[in-house]
Amino acid sequence: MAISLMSSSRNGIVASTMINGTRSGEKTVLTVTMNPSVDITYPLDFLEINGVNRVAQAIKTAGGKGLNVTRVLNQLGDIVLATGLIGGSLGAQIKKELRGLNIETDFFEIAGDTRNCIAILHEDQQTELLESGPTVTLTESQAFLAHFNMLLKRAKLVVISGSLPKGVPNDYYVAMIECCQNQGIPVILDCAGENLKAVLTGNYKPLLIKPNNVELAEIMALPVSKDESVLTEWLSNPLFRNIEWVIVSLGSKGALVKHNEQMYRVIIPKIEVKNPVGSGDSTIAGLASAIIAHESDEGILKKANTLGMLNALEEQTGQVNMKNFDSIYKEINIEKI
Ligand code: TA6
Repeated sequence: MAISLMSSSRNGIVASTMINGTRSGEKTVLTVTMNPSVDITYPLDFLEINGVNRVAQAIKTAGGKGLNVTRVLNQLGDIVLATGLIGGSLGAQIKKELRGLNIETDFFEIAGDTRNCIAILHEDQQTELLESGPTVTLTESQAFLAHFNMLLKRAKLVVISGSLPKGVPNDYYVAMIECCQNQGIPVILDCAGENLKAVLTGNYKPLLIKPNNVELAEIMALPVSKDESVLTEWLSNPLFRNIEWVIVSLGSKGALVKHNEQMYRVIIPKIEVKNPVGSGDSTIAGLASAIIAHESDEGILKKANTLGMLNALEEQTGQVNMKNFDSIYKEINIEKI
């Protein structure tokens, strides 16, 4: 039995005793990763296309967006339970890593093999190779829904992140949100493409979505834009009507945010980026953490963007160094539009 004590701070870390990753009786943030992966990061000075590249130090971590969110929530001291579909030797590797971090998991085992996703960091750029992952059978996806419903009893907030694996219907997240709504549990959803479109046109809505400007343009079927007035106009589309929070990430340009009828501009400082992969997931962890702590809009947006930036300062995907939290936090400005 692992026991650890946490100290109190503004960063949302609360004093409590933790036993095997959970505090008895307390509700948890339930993270869902339907298509996890063992993420591999290859740092290279230079990527030789059509040549041989030798990697001095490969970094391998439990990944897929939801597991990055999970790791950062755990670093913040929030109670988190990770679920999703998992299989094969990479699935076992993920479970082992999370166990080592004292993170509670309750995955649903499938016959297919969990995938790898590769990020090559080279010449201030990142090139990602994302395997599509296993094909999931209808029986498996239906059984997972029952498993998920059972876990909801313990949840105060659900965070669903990333792509759906092959074989799972595009509107599967709508069914998951319906389950949450039936139990009065809010959902943060971070997905793109057809999976997001199905939710935007479906009957059950999440509390929060976080498309980037490219994903938003795809939804609108319009050319990509970072123009504030263009994005504001897009967010007034009825597609976003019953979603309380829409956070449009703009990379180094910060974010544009709609919270109900209020629009915000998030201005972030310039930083020396080491690895931006997983920054969106760390931002989601910050949103979840601040929302369950009932922080103000400004507090929610500052915490989320601070964590996204802290991730970019680290080489490892989905990892933050909380020592730098305060210095970044005070450099972030939230303006009402
Ligand atoms: O956000 C980065 C990342 O989370 C990587 O960890 C990688 O596993 C990938 O995204 C997965 O994204 P997907 O949308 O395919 O689930």
